[in-house]
Amino acid sequence: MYKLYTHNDLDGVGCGIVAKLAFGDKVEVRYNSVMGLDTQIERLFEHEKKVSEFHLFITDLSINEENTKRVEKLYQSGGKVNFIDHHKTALHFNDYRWGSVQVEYEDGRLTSATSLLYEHFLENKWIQPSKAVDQFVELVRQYDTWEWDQNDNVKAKQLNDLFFMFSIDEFEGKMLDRLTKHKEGFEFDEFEQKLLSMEEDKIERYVKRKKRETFQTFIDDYCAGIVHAESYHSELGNELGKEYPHLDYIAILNVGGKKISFRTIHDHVDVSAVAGQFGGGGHAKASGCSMGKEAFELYVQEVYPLDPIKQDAFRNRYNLKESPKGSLYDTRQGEKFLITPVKEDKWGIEEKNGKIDSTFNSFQEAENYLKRNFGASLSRDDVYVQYLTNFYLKQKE
Ligand SMILES: [Mn+2]
Repeated sequence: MYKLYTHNDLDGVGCGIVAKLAFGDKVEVRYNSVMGLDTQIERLFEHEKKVSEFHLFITDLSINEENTKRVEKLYQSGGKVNFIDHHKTALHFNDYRWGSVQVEYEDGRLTSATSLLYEHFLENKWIQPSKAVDQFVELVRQYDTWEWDQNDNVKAKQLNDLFFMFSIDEFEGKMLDRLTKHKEGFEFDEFEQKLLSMEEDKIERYVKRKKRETFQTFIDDYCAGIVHAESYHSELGNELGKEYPHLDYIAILNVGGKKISFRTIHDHVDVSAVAGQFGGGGHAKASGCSMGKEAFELYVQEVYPLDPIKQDAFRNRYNLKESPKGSLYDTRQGEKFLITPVKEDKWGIEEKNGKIDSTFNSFQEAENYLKRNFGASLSRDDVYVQYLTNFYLKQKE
């Protein structure tokens, strides 16, 4: 008999699916939240005699000190245990004979719990490899490591979308059925494809609306984008990050759940450190914390009176970015700025009272400066035409 304790996200459930493919009904799988695992493991050890009767696997989640001691004791007395994970924060489990934590492969690709468990089973010849399972495991790995985003592997993201549309039991059942029946390759069925395209449309509309509800403010040294949203955090983090590249990171607030998610698309920001200030954690590009009093004041209370970010005009024919004649920006208060090229690939900014003192190495840098410090956005064509008319009239005076 086998027992697997694993995470309740796609990577964790991927482990469950791989285990059931390998051991069929000889394995009992428990899906746990980050917070829930230790209680479950503790409960398991309450019946300590039975623990030595099966092979215990723990994947994709860490256990606390007490449970580590329990597992070590079990291992020392001849029990079979494997702890398999890919999180940096779990590397100390490699000090134990039963721990195996690997963050990346030799070629630099990041690992996932599902890919590590699958490879462990393959080495032990506990699972029959197939092209379909290879592909499924790779999709899970690409999603979990966010590699799909760089590779534009939409299928990996769709697998995760599907995961959230079904209950874990349903998803697991569907995948097991498919992977045992169709070994030649992993595909979505027609019904799933329809669901996915409907979901895509829905997310697109949701993100579009949230772009208009994003606020910005400086918190410590970072210019943060702030938005209230209960769902689609990954999509929002990504899309808002790309829409507003002048923001260092995006904070997604769920006041009801008293939680904040942090996302960034930039390499110069580590959002796990941002979350860490409020007792949370995570990865450099995605992290989270609970919303305590201090975080509530900073991210909700102080931002509430502000207007949302003024979006760039998007139907312009004349006032375009990186125009050699200059690109006009304005603020909600009517302040105007013109970004113009100055010599040797440098860009400068003109304002009413003359030039802003610094020059910029790229148009984007100049725009970032305006957006971060003044909340300016690309003016509409009619504002631009009026600006040029005034300029022309002034010259004639
Ligand atoms: Mn994982």
